Amino acid sequence: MAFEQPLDRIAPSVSESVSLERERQESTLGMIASENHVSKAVLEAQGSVLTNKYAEGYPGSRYYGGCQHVDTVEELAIEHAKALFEMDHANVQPHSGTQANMGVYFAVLEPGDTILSLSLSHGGHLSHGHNVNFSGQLYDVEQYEVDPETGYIDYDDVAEQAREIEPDMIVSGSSAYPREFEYDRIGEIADEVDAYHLADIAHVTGLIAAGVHSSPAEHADFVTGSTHKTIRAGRGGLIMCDEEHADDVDSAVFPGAQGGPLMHNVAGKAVGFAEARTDEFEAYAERIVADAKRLGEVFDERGLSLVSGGTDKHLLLVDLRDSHPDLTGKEAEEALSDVGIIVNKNTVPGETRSPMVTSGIRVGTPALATRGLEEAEMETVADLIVDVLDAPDDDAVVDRVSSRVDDLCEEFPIYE
Ligand code: DSN
Repeated sequence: MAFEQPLDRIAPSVSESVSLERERQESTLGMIASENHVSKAVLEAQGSVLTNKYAEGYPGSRYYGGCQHVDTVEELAIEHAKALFEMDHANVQPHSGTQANMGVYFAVLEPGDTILSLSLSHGGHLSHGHNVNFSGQLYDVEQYEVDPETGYIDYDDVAEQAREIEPDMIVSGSSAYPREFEYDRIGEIADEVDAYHLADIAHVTGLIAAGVHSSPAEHADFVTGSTHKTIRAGRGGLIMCDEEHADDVDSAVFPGAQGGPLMHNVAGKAVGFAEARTDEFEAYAERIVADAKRLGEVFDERGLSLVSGGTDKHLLLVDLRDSHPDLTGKEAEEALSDVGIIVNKNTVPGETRSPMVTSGIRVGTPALATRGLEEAEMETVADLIVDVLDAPDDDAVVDRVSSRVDDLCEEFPIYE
């Protein structure tokens, strides 16, 4: 009976692609700042029979029978999230970070309300009001930028802008800003202009969970995040807030923006959040940042220009315009991919090229830190990256770097 046959019998192409993707992950150095490798336990939870279950509603109050076991799982995920981030209420049902932001906007904003957020080309995110995203289409969006000289956010400028604009919500958080956000400053500004403060911690969820970065909990009305970047809880999103907004957030997520929760992913969150409460995870989060800082130091020594001069977190934004004016971000991404180092092209502040070409690359350490690479190895990786950027068409360089990448991948396996 087909129902009982394994994947490779029923769908050989899918099975082969899964195997090839696993092999690709093992045999390359994944340095996309928003990607990571989850534990075998998270993989098992996500690949479980929980995918079969409808559970519209919330634990103890569902629209379907038979929810007793998924209730247990969701309650666990919620309790771990509340403990990790020290907030009163957690909703673990958003399918992604963007869905989490949608839940918050729907909870307290009306169409046409004003959001003030970091510009995408200065490190922000599509769901913070970009015009190709629902957030930019439903709301009136004003954006702050980084200081062109320093690459840092100037919070006095943000305050001045907020006084002029009088936004209904200010969003802190980013996808390519290499510095720690000053959530207390944004919280003060939001208080002054009577705006909500949404802290989108998607990229730094794991760093905050581990106490490596300070928490926005005291300074924000809402905290949103994704669950698969610096925290290793599988793909998904989450929202946290005080009790005051709990019902509005829950109603905005379901039935407002989503249907049935993906209970297999909620199970992944329950497992990944539990893992994040361990000393081992704290050491891991510290390694992510130490690795990124060392990578940045060697990049700097080798002449690369880094937005803001370095990093406080898990990513570096390399602006190629000074060091490699003839190399686009797209070409750099492709050249590095050819030697097994996977990064993404990224716009940089003051960008003149299209987002599909760009003048920069974003380089992250969460996945390499998961494999166990430490600062010493990051020195090697940094040198390999710059060697390729300096001579992308030199076959001898490409062969040497590819071979060294192979060695590192073998020395630091993911799942074996
Ligand atoms: N697309 C993600 C990133 O790469 O940063 C954010 O959603």
